[in-house]
Amino acid sequence: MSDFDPLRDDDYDLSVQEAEPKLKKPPLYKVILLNDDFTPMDFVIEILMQFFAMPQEKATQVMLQVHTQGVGVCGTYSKDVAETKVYIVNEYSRQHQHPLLCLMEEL
Ligand code: TYC
Repeated sequence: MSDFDPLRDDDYDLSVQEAEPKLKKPPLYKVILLNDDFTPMDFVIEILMQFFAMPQEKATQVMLQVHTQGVGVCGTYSKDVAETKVYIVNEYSRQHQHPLLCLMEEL
């Protein structure tokens, strides 16, 4: 009788390749402020302290960075948190009739 048994898998003819890991880290977003000629400096400092939890000194530095360089980073967040910060800041500025603009940018 022959040794061949189709129900016995000896694995000799199989090569097994590991799957690539499918999970990527979710992207992060910078929330940024743009400079303009009308929004008062104190209002920008207030925003940075209130919505980005900066101490007054840090908020003043970031405001001056935006004022002199045209743009500055308020913080880095997940997509949902960045979207919420942008919405809250723009809405708060609009309610106070200031043209301050807050945006987000993928890192
Ligand atoms: N440039 C404004 C002024 O001179 C101050 C300012 C700073 C405005 C930062 C916007 O994101 C800003 N009053």
